[in-house]
Amino acid sequence: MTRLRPGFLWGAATAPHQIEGNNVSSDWWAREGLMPGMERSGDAVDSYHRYPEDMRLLAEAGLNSYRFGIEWARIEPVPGHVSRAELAHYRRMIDTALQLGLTPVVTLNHFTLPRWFAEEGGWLGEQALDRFASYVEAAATILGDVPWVATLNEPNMLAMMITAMRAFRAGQMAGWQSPTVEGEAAPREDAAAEETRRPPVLPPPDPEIGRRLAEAHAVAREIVRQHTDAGVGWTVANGAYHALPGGEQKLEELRYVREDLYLEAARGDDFIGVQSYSSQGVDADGLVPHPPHPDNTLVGTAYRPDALETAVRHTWEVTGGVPVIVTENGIATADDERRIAYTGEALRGLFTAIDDGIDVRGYLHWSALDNYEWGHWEPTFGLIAVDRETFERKPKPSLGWLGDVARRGGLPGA
Ligand code: IFM
Repeated sequence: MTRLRPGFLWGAATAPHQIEGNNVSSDWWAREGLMPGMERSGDAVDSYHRYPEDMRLLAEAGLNSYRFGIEWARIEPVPGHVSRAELAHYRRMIDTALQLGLTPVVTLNHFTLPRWFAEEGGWLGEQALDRFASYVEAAATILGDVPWVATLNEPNMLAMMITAMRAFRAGQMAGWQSPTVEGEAAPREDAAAEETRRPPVLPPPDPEIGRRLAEAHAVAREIVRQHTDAGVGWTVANGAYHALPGGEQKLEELRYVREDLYLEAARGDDFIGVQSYSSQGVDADGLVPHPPHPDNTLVGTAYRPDALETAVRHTWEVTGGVPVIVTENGIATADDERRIAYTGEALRGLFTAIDDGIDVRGYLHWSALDNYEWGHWEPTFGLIAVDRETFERKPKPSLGWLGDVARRGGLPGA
């Protein structure tokens, strides 16, 4: 059996906007009413009030960690006004996790922004770094004993969302297409090849945005290090891209803009969060969309549990050996047996990477709960189902299964 480090994190992950509900001061809340094709988050799954139950279910199943975020739009609903009550709310969440034996992994920003910050120009605004720094200063006051803090979630997907939003405003996109949902419209970068394939819906992330996010990360990292003992890092979406015949050169270019720029910015961090779901081939023209297939997940991606091992190895190589936490891995499916099969396969690959000497500190499954998938409710990633009328929680067999893996420190039969 693979030898895991003492204190290996076994847990599940969430993000505030996707589960809390009524995040009314955020840019996303405003956007949800405006963009065609986008469902509203609404009450989400009311985890803002029900987080003790959510955490208890994870702990009782056998998990020892919970990754959740704190919401800037609630903490600073207008510029310069820090809500002590909201900070106290998130501090209670940290305390609840600690009391239940769940090591908290806290994300400072998971895509959503205060509406005022977005109106000032968002991440590219003139005051963006100062504004973010002052939010992080306020947040750091409650993070003293949190062992792991992630500054920004998936800056590479965030850059893609910002780029997509610009395209929408410029009239180049008719409606919302989440970068986390491939659906009918996989991105395509090469204009000539578009004739024969599907149309381009999402432009690749603009590196200018990526560089600004890297600056924001560096600023936040210093503040968190000054005020806490937390290990600090950021979490990067990993596409486990691979070259198809003739695609070797294109793979290097495409992977730099989508991924490696962000991994390089993690050199010097205390950990790097790996977030992996599927993989995709690259030919000389760019990303090759998946054909529709009965095995595809509910977000249109291919069923590729092997992506996690590829993602971890690539991340380790590009960061130059920054310790890894798998901060997200999972599958959008309505079939929980399939979730178990996927996760077992992904963990087998992860253990092989650990056996080869890669320093992995934990595995956090996405997601604890079925939740709001950035404009869509249909894709279900959760270990726990939620009735959206009554908010009743129903743990799925996969939660018990992952809890057993955590207790055992390995897969059944390994
Ligand atoms: O739901 C998202 C999450 O917010 C960021 N990573 C990918 C998940 C699934 O698409």
